[in-house]
Amino acid sequence: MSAGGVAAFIGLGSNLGEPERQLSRALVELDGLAHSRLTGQSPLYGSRPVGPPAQPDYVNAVARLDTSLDAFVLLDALQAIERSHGRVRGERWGARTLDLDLLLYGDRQIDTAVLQVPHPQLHLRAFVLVPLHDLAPDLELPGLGPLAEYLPQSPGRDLWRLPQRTDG
Ligand code: A4P
Ligand code: MG
Repeated sequence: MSAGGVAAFIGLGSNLGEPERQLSRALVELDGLAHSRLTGQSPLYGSRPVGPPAQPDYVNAVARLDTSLDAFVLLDALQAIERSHGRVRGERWGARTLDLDLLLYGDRQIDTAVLQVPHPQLHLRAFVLVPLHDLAPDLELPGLGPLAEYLPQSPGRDLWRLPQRTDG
């Protein structure tokens, strides 16, 4: 990454349309964003849905992107990637082909109608906290404190590591 880049963390989630493929495509697309480079990706996790229960299990992961895009421009780019995966906005917290959440943008705190960073649910969700910790165990959450303090004691039943893909 060129000088002036910010470390942004992106949460990826999918529970429709071959979720693992949605995520691996999305990682390639994140790496392809202008003024940005993918510098880390967590293992893939399976997770039980948070929200309406009548939906398939999710696949979740977290990616680190070094970027010099402005946070709002990055959010637009994430939404464009979601749309290119056929994402149709429906029920809140309902099933989706691809969800990309801007979890963290350096040490910035942003609170506007269209963008809140850190993501407001970040510290409450095992499917975000655990893969984020895999990537950055010593992370400080702006306004919240050390990530490690929010890690669930026993994510077991609701979150599980998926076997690593070997077919690229
Ligand atoms: N928005 C504000 N801040 C952000 C941010 N930091 N990152 C706004 C991304 N978007 C942000 O999001 C609604 C609006 O949030 C956007 O237009 C943007 O301006 P959305 O993606 O259209 O709607 P949504 O995803 O249905 O709602 P929401 O509240 O973002 O849901 P979440 O938090 O994304 O949760 N269960 C499991 N196991 N795994 C999951 O991945 N995901 C969800 C969705 C629910 N349950 C899940 C999972
Ligand atoms: Mg979302």
